Amino acid sequence: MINTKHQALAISSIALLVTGCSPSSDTPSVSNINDYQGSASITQGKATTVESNLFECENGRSRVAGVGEITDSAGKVWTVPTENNFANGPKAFDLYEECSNTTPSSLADIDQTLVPVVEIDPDGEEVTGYIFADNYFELYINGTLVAVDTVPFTPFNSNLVKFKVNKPYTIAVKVIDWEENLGLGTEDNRGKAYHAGDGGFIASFSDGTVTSADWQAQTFYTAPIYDLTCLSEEDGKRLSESCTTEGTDHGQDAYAAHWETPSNWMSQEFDSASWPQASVYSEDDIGVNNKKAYMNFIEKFSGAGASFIWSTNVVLDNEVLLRYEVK
Ligand SMILES: [Ca+2]
Ligand SMILES: [Ca+2]
Ligand SMILES: [Ca+2]
Repeated sequence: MINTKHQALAISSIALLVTGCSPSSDTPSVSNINDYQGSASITQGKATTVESNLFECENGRSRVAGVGEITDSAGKVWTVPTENNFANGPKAFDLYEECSNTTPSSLADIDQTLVPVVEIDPDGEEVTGYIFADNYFELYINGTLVAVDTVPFTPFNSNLVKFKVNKPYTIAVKVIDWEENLGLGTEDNRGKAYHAGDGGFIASFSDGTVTSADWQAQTFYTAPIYDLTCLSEEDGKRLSESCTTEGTDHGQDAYAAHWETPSNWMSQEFDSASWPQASVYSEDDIGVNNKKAYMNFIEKFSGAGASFIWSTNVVLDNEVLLRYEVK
């Protein structure tokens, strides 16, 4: 064993001398930025922090939810994980939120009459929504920002919303898989300094609407990318299925792919015909069986027929826009 290990180290050291790369398989191979031919704007490395932390947890622990900026080779500045309305948007009602000591064991413990009703149409039907996002959501109905998540990163939480609207109406949701290493799409987790976290979004509404593959999901920020040749595009899909999702201790030079968000993406009139259908993920994929914010209300999530959705890559796609028309 010892001899084999020494031999392996010797071979790795030769490889290091030849290629200039670190010997470990833990180290990403970084391709040249000129290799990339797709429609995204590419940045490399860590963003500059412009907001050190959007959220302080009063009770318990939370990951630092910062916001950064990074400039691409064309001089365009990108906000990471993305521009958001957490600071000033209307906060959703808490279903389960440890930082505010809102920890009911079931829906029966919640007084749902306290949930404020947002009027889209004064004569519309009142709809109640139950939402769990990994990690953050902003909900628009017919282009109006109805509610933003109350916790941007962690701990995992869930929310209630109410609105009055006439059918047909358009649900548009910005979802963010938040990141600790701004611009790099990673967090210190699972024993790795640059672990690629995952996303996930599930919701049901009292009018029978549930998240499903019938929703549309387009990605606008993908990271970390260590080899730009793994990115591809097909039928409107911004694909990264052949990109590694392995955590590393050396992710500081990772690339990120950014696409510009259309200014009216949340409006009822926006033409999302080119957007792909949402990809569906299981509860096991998202890893919710230890999360009370989800499990205590599971009858309003998978129990109501809703599925976890995201874009095609629930690990690497960190900003995703969702749309669905309720007929
Ligand atoms: Ca959240
Ligand atoms: Ca991620
Ligand atoms: Ca996450």
